[in-house]
Amino acid sequence: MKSRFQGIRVRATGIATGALAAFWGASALAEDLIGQPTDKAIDMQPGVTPLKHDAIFFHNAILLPIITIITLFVLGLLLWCIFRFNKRANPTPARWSHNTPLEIAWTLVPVLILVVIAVFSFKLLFEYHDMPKPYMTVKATGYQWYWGYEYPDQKIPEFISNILPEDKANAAGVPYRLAATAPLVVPVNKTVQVLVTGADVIHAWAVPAFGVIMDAVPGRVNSTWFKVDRIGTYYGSCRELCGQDHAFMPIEVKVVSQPDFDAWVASKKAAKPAPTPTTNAATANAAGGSNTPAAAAPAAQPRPQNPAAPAPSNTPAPPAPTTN
Ligand SMILES: [Cu+2]
Repeated sequence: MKSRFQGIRVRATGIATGALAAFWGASALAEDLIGQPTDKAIDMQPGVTPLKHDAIFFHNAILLPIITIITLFVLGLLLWCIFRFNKRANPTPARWSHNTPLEIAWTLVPVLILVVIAVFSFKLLFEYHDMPKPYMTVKATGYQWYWGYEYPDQKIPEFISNILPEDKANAAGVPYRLAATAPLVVPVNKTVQVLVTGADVIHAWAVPAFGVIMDAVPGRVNSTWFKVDRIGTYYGSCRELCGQDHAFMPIEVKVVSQPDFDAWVASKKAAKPAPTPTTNAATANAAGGSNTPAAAAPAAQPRPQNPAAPAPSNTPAPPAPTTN
């Protein structure tokens, strides 16, 4: 019986969540920010890739109605039992047990529901897997605690994308902890393959507006892809607990027009190749060639909560200051 009650509790939570989602979703939809979280919003970030559009459809049009109907149905059954069959209303309980048609029904119906979910789920899964022929490939490497981006097709060596310090983020009017010193720049409406790996521990490269999340595992190259349908700046973050500055290694992707992308590539190639990134100074060199305001700012100063160098493993970490 215990598991039955646990199931009921989970479903009741589902009702509350569904109602809240419907309420907030309707009210927050109009003002949702694109590419970053919206304060007080509860639904998923608006999508800008086919994968995310379909993931939102799967969630909102398939899963949410099924969850809501099941939740209301179970709640109705529960209330019916509580009021119709309590000791006062039903002093002499029936003695029979087992009802074969009912048992077949409550076995088959959930199976059919799961089959329906599986059909749409696999469709989405295959879509993630079946990448169209990519226009270009970028390599994203997770470090403790920043990202490195490399463009093998454009022959752009790896540059470091660190967190933009709070004062600079505020000055530039960009969200702190989401903005980076040197964003990943990609062209709009082009399939971009992302090869994701980790240099030290497991990280994860995730951009919610793209519907993309991929583990960055040392010694292994994972692959994902996206095709963004509108120009803009999109933010993400590391999604695998990777150490003390896990929350300070944001992902910033600038999606630009093809001419802007070509110009950016040219400017990147004209810039002096960055030396092996071992200090914060490397960040400055790597970021120097970018034409974005964020990266055009001077070097990120050494920040105690996000040393840009892979620290020796047994170096005592400085305490992270409270930032909120
Ligand atoms: Cu990480």
